[in-house]
Amino acid sequence: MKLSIIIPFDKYEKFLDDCLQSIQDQNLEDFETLLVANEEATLPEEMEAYDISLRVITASAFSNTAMKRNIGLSNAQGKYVYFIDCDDYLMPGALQAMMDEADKLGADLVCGKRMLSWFSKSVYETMDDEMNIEQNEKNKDHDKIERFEEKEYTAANIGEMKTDYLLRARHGLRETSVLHILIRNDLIKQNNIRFNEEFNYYADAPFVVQLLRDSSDVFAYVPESVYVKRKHNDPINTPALSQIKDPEHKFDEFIQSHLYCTALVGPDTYIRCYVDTKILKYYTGYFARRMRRSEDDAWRTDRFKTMGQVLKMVNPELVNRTSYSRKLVQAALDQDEPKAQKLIARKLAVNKGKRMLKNKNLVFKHLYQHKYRNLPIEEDTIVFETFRGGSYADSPKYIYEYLAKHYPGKYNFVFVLNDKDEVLPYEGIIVKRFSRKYAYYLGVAKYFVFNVRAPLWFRKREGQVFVETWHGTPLKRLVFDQEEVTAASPTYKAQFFRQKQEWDYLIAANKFSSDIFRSCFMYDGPMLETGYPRNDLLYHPQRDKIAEDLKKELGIPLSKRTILYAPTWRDDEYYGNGAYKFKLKLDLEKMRDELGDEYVVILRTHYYIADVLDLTGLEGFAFNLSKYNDITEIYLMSDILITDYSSVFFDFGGLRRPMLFYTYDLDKYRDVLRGFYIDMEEELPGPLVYTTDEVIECIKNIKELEKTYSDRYDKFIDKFCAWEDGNASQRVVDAVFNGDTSHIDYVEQAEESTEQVLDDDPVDD
Ligand code: C2G
Repeated sequence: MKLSIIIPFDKYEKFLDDCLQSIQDQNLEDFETLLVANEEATLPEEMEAYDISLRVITASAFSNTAMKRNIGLSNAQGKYVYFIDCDDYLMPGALQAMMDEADKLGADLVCGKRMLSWFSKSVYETMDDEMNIEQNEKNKDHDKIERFEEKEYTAANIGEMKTDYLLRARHGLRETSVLHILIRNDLIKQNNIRFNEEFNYYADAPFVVQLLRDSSDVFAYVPESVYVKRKHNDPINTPALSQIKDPEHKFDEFIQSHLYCTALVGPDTYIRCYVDTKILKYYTGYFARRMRRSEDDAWRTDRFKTMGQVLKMVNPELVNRTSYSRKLVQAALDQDEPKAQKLIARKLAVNKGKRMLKNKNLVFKHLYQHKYRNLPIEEDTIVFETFRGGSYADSPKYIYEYLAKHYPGKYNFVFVLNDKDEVLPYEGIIVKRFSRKYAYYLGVAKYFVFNVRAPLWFRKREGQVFVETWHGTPLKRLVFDQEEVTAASPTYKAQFFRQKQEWDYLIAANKFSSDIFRSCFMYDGPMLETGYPRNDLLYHPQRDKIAEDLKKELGIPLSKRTILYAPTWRDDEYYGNGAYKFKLKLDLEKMRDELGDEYVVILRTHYYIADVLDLTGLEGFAFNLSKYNDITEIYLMSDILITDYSSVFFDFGGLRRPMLFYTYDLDKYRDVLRGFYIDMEEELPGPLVYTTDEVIECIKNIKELEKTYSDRYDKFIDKFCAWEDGNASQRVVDAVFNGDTSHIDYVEQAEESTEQVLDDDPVDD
């Protein structure tokens, strides 16, 4: 038999399908797939359906990965063996390309390219190469093989090549991995190479060291063979081994694994040299930071002692890169902890200083952390922020105005706005996001009313009160309900988990939102079941007059009816974090020709969109209000709404005016990017349309359409707009500031809270 593929498995069956499917897609002959699963593991039901010569081997209940891989090795019949993890997958042709090369050269070891991805196979395949490469660049632990691609390997140093590729190119000891190496089985059998089963986290490095030690110098790297290592975007519910927080055991094991590696090879070997280099890097980098910052004293006492003993075994010639490293290593050898602390403190301060010179915001962040957070809390100060300071709008605006109007002089109001020319009604002051004042108020204000999350470095103080208004009824799946996080910041589940713990109140516009927020945010704090303050204006007794005045102000003709087009953003089309692309797919010229006598169009892109719409030639027909502050005011001016997957329609629905859903990319948005909480085809109070012609047709027949969708509209309003009556701001204020609990939903707290499993900092970076 040609090949044995070994997959250790214990949980996360949701990932397994991609893995097995990708093996099937290799179209191999003469191979076996050995899935070694713990006794109690739940395997997907239709396992036999894969055409992959699958053999499931049961391991005892508590077998770790090393044990399972060893079982795989003992059963492997193939000429080659190959390890793949059950949450990873291969690109087509990956294994054949490696085997061809191994056969051609008679190599013991062949490796290929490992890519890291946050995504499932189907999403990975829809993203272009550039995006996948960008994802890898962001992950500092990706293989650094490019560094060696230029290097000339001669007959004299050819043995180094495999060490360079399998050991040096892989960041730290943790990333030294057996994944994506094709191994000649005889090499394993003849040398009886096995994983050390005592290691739970760091079993790979010693195994790789043995492979390197015992293999011939013939080695190949096949860049076109691609293995995708999947990063888990939900370290809270489905942590990967590397994301588990277990500092005590991880440190001990890390050291044991290092010592085991060194014992496997002679002191003067090339391999030993790189094992030692890794421990030096670990000590001067990760370990040093822990010594300085960790609350756990063990880093400064026992672990520091251990480090000193380990470093004694390192060849001193390797320790000469910088004077900082030299002195720091010396301090460990001398067990001079105060000296080490001093060196590290100075180094960290210099690094921070350099970063601050480049980025002024870091100075303010520093002041926030070390000065402002220590000042007394200002009991009457409230900070409001909408869309990261992007606009004076949404629920924070309406709560602010209600408070300012009804409690004049009682509070100090601070509104975060990036546009300094903005003028606030009432007496609030404007502060720019990330300015010194912003840092100050985050440190000392008593209350916060935000419609998105606070900056990542915000840490709520005891006594501060955080009101999260959020910014829409959920249609698209959010955070923990979102299988794939394809947006620009895939780490956000982990960030979210920490941040939502700081919310004292969360506002829900309807019962539907209230229920979903509990699951999608894993939020079990007080829920304000009040309706949305931002929608109060829609129920204003003079709303028609307000709309008319606004139109006059903006030059929108009163003689014509108004169509609002307000689409959302696409998770996979971005320039960078918070800056997304948008290409207009409505043919506005055609709309003008067909509808221009009776209608004008207002265009409104989502606040994430960086692209500016070009409306040249459409003057008088199309009005771009993308930069206009408050979309609620735009709703008042609009007779018909066209949107897609944006939550705008839940709010607009309160006006009971007709809506169309221009969902030209529905399949991708629903099935690949997000998934929805409601069945759009069944529940929306208007038709889904896919072309400009259909949009025009619907608008021409809008009266008919209204009749057709009348019953659905009633149901829609019952479900999503029932709490709205123009008084939501008052209910929120009464709950947060006046102790009224009548609209608060509480969850009974479980006795033991689940401990956070997230490991913010990988052990050996
Ligand atoms: N919005 C806007 N203009 C648009 C789209 C949205 O002003 N063209 C505003 C609306 O207030 C809307 C809010 O931004 O309700 C949120 O926008 P969504 O398109 O729904 O997208 P997102 O920001 O991803 O929020 O629970 C709701 C979700 O969080 C969605």
